Amino acid sequence: MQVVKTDCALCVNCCGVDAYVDDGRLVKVSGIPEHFLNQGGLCPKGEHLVEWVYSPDRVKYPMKRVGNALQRISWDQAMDEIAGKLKELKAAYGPQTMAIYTGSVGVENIELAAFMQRFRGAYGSPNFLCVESICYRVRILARQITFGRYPVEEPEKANCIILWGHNPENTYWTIAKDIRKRVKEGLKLITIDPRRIPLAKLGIHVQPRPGTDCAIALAMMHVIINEDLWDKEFVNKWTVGFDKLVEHVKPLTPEWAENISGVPAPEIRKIARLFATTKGACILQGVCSMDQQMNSLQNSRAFSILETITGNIDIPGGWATTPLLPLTDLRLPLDAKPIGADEYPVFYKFGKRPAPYGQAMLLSETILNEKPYPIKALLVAGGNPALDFPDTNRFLAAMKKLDLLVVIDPFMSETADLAHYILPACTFLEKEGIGGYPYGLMHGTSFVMLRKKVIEPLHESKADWWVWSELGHRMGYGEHFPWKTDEEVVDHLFSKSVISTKQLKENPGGSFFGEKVYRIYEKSGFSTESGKIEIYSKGLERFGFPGLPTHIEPSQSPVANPELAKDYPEILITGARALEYIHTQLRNLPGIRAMRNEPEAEVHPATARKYGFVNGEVIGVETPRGQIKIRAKVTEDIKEGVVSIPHGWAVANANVLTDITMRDAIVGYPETKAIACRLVKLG
Ligand SMILES: Nc1nc2c(c(=O)[nH]1)N[C@H]1C(S)=C(S)[C@@H](COP(=O)(O)OP(=O)(O)OC[C@H]3O[C@@H](n4cnc5c(=O)[nH]c(N)nc54)[C@H](O)[C@@H]3O)O[C@H]1N2
Ligand SMILES: Nc1nc2c(c(=O)[nH]1)N[C@H]1C(S)=C(S)[C@@H](COP(=O)(O)OP(=O)(O)OC[C@H]3O[C@@H](n4cnc5c(=O)[nH]c(N)nc54)[C@H](O)[C@@H]3O)O[C@H]1N2
Ligand code: SF4
Ligand SMILES: [Mo]
Repeated sequence: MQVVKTDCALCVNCCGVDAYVDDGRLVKVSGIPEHFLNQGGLCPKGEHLVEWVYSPDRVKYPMKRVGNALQRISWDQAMDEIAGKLKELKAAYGPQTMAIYTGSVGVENIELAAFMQRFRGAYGSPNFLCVESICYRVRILARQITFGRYPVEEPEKANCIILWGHNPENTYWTIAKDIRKRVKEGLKLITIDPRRIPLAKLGIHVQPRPGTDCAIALAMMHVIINEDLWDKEFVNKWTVGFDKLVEHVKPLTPEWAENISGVPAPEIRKIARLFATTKGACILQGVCSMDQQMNSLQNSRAFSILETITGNIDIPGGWATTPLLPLTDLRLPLDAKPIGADEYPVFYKFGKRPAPYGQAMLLSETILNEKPYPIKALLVAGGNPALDFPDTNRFLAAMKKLDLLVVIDPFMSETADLAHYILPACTFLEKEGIGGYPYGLMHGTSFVMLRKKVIEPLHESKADWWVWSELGHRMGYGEHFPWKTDEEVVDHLFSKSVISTKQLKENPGGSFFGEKVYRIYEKSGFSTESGKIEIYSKGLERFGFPGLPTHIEPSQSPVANPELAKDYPEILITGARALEYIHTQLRNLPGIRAMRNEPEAEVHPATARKYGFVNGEVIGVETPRGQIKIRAKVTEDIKEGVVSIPHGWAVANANVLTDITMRDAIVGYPETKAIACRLVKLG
């Protein structure tokens, strides 16, 4: 039996995997014991890789929709017909009529996103869209605005951690495991979450009204400044705008924040003191929970300021800057602006370089209204927007207007169910690729690993890069796609990096890390306009937004919209993750279903009593956009009046309830975490 050392790309964690191959077939997987991240463990998703890759539900060959049926066609026919249609649409409407979209798989699968961008460049369309319109980018942007770069959390060295809308036990289990161990050794843990997650029981826990986190952060700043707990040396030397902050937060007392958030003022004082008096203090902010809010950018800015005034920037256990491990850029130069550039100019271009993508949350409206121009073709790889985009009904209406929808996926998805053409992608186990996070992520370091091929591609599936390259050739862009094998692609991507494929192959552990240097500002300052940390952002002010974070009410809150609250008095949060699933994926695996067979709505007993239902009953959850039916889990572990439902389930689709027109004014992120709802007792 052969053991291939590779990584798992089912989620962004990229755990190290020993893949056991017998006669060309993957028979078993286990965690690599010496891998820095997972140290021999795998989560239930990773443990089911064998069942996943050999699932009978794989898309086995290219298919074309003819009437209501799907017809098997050859790769040749599929490529020729899609290329023909794309040429026709380009001639009729211009190149911007094609949009391409990738979901979170495009973050984990570096070649995929690189080739999609190359293809759109060759075609001439600015409309590369990706999941970073709803996830993650906003924190990077907020930190770039504040620090001129992207310092990341370093929880493994922290002495105080705030889990701020983040439940790593279900999403980043390796971090959670480490937190559990270190709490026993004295790590101080604070959880700010309307749900009492298991980790909350290991420290201080407060339960805010959803969407009021910025008010709590501002009141913490008030306490820290008022009680003289701020890091004077660091703030005086390395920041601008502290004087303005002092004035700004003067009236923003813990009592003011209690009134907004429901968190008692003494608790806010306690948290602020603990955070400010423990060096190596790290806010581990929700990866999308703090983003999918009306105040998403300012939430992240507030966290940046808290880290700054307590002197926790670029020190061990705070937020530290990781060196990048740059890969070769495959993008072709392009001048045109994507959708969303005018509506959300800060999202599009705050500093010198524009974002590589448009604001995907405008896609449905753009297709439906044909403004500023018609989008007639959508090519999707590595995403399932039919279930993952907010406002499913608007998305479905938009899809009906397309002349061409192509989905490239190893599995049938709700988006593939709508497509004109479905192309079988092979999974990461069936090709050579790049794993890790060369640009640094949540684990305080940047690292890369060779994602080795474990088995030959199954059925007629092909590597994603090949699909875009082949389509490029058929369109007449062959000169831009010279690569012939996975290995050539990976070699090319590493050709400008600090490490080569050859070195990675020779390295017995298989991973390469960016060497971290603390206090690098002493050498290079901060790459902001002022060269210092911008507590007050003049840049944001120039765009017409407040230079300091402020509290903004969720658009459907009882405060912002009391009329609506009469009909929809509860607050819905969507998308809390379960460990067993990744977004919409893995629902087809019996082994995973045996662990968690259906979605549940978490509701407080007092809320359940109000509507007269009991634990285990199927109830209705309604918002102004629609209704879903879902089983109730009545639990004390959620704030009264808050309802939490997971996303990614077709049987109880959270996004039937969300409204994509409710967006943060600065970055266009959609509000999916604090929306008005009511419950219905059925039957
Ligand atoms: N209401 C609500 N909605 C949300 C969220 C929420 O919290 N609440 N969260 C949002 C967030 S943060 C995110 S990141 C998105 C996630 O949304 P998506 O990124 O759309 O996530 P998935 O459902 O995982 O879709 C991935 C698709 O890629 C396919 N795939 C897997 N591997 C490969 C591959 O190698 N190649 C190709 N071509 N395809 C592959 C899978 O089969 C699957 O169909 O959802 C968002 N939607
Ligand atoms: N198993 C698994 N892991 C995943 C994913 C997955 O689908 N499955 N998805 C991956 C992706 S793309 C992402 S973006 C991340 C998501 O990562 P996160 O956004 O960090 O999601 P969770 O870790 O579930 O924690 C979110 C917590 O925020 C709380 N919350 C909701 N609204 C509010 C609010 O207004 N205020 C406060 N303070 N808390 C609130 C919820 O109760 C929940 O406990 O996970 C990644 N990892
Ligand atoms: S956390 Fe699970 S799914 Fe994610 S990379 Fe690790 S083993 Fe794979
Ligand atoms: Mo995400």
